[in-house]
Amino acid sequence: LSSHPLIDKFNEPVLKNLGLENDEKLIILGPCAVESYAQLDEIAKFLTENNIKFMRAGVFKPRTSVYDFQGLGSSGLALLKEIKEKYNLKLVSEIMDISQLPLMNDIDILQVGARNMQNFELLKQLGKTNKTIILKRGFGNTIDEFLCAAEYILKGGNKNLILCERGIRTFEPLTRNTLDLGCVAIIKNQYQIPIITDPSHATGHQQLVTPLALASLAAGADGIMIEIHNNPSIALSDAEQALDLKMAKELINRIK
Ligand SMILES: [Mn+2]
Repeated sequence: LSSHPLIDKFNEPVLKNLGLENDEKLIILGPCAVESYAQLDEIAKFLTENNIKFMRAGVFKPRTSVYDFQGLGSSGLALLKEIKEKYNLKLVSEIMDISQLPLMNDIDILQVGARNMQNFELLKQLGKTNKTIILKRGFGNTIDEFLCAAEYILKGGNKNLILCERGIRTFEPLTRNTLDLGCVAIIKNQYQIPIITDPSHATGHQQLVTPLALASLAAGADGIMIEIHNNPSIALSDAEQALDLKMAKELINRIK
């Protein structure tokens, strides 16, 4: 294994710094992408009614095809700001390039996506900020490489870091990726750094999200991040894996 001394001695109360009580799980729900004010408003209202304090929503979308919806960019951030002020939610959104950082002052947690896990320049720059970061595991990366990537952020001085297992690419075609709960167990056994999972991108199917969300928490994950949509059938990205609000409500109840 590579050396990762800062992971080894990591002891920062990252989740407490986000306002979570002892052993409270970090539950992040929201749409894959910001699409409109009405969409965000309906989802944010649902979250507030169900006492969920963290909303995810992408505005810079790393899509496999350049011909797919690329996100609303800075106009999406303006919508998120309005929603944040109306509902007092904490926001999670993906940063793809350090040039986007000055635009993202209203985002509470910056996500580094799987495709950028080894974008070392981005990691170094984020290490110089005091923003809370969710670092997703690349779908082709080992746990050791995941920890090495985390070390890049920590080495810059930023200790507000949360890892996220989001599935790895295997020979199995019936799920989008394979959620590696062994990764969660290893991290929880050996280190203090928080780790959550993303069962939405791990499975790619609405029906598989809830079982793997519950399995993640059973395996010791500190939280989950899940895609939900007020009308999944018209979602502009990742429609097949988005829970509708009824399914999201059932998930929340089962987590409790
Ligand atoms: Mn997505």
